[in-house]
Amino acid sequence: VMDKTVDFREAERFIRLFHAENPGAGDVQARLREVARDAARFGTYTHTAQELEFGARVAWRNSNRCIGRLYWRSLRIRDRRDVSSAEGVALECVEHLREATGHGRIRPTITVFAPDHPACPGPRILNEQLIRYAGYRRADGTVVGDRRYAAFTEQVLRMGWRGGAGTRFDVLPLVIQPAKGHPLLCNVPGDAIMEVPIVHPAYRWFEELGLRWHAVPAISNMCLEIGGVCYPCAPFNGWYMGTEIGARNLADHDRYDQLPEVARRLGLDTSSERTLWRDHALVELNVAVLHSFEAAGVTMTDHHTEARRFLTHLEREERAGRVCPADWSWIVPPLSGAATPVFHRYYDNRRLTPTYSPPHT
Ligand code: HEM
Ligand code: NRG
Repeated sequence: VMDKTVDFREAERFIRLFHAENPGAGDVQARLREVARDAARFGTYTHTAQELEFGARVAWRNSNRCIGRLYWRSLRIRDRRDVSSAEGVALECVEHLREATGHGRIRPTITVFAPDHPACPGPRILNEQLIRYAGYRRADGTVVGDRRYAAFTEQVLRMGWRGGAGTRFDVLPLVIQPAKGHPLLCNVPGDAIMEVPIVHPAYRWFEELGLRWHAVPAISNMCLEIGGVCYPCAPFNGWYMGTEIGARNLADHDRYDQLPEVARRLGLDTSSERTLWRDHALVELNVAVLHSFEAAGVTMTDHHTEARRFLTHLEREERAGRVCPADWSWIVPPLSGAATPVFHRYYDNRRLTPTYSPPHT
């Protein structure tokens, strides 16, 4: 049987970190005694609002794979620890999207729902992100939409989802597993989902490709771990870096696989890899993504700017006497890697807590 009680050493480490970085926070010894007493009595303890806020921000600071950490202090926290019903989670996720989207002025935001408790797990969101596109598998094995979500789409159809309009960009329903009982399926209302049609500043035909993407990336299946306490339901968002969409989501062979079509429209010679038609198509697709978000007034960053900011962040962290842990293979952008400054060095890839951890399924 897995031990579900909090590890007091983890709790103590976090409480000491909180007080070290927040000198005005009061008497650390008194707080440690309180946490020790609750941990012994109940197998867990409750973070103060300030501890939760600090923990969520430091978990972002400790995200080895994230290039966007310069603004970790600006994360907005929606404290919804009193919500654990599936309906309540669904409602708050929709409200999260509205607030975070800000009509295009995206605000980095996290909503924190009820934590795991020794006697009762917290709720969970089964979707990888709050907004994701369905992938409908056809009889011949091809997929309409996002191939990455073909299996998840089949799962929600089996659970009773009626399906969307059948386009390549149907938004999947949220699937929320409450502490007890059956999972809830819930469609996200259209007015909570901002999307950007992809057009090119020079090629008029580009819009005929019919490509679009959602404005807000909101990861919903990672567990926020603070001082030994797990918050399994804590969806968070920032804004996109253009390459996530232009060099991966729309370009990967096992996603939207658009490079052959873009190359064809550009009239490129695809008879040999050595014409670098893929590379040429990738650049035009990424130009289109950055241009489209800008034109739509939606916050987005480019990989050159973000790489420089990340090194600024790293310097700042070191000046503050901290290590900035990072994973080279995730930090280096998937386009023009060596043309960005983050390529030309190595990083300390140690794991620090608080942290966002992937689901253990
Ligand atoms: C990963 C950028 C905000 C936590 C990433 C990645 C990028 C990125 C480019 C790599 C994604 C991939 O290759 O699939 C940004 C930008 C932000 C931002 C531009 C703008 C503000 C945030 C926030 C959090 C966060 C607010 C948490 C509070 C993470 C985590 C990962 C990640 C945990 C790893 C995800 C995984 O393992 O799949 N970020 N990020 N980021 N980011 Fe950020
Ligand atoms: N690549 C994924 C999103 C991963 C996280 N990226 C961010 N996170 N920008 C995609 O949807 O393309 N964030 O919190 O802003």
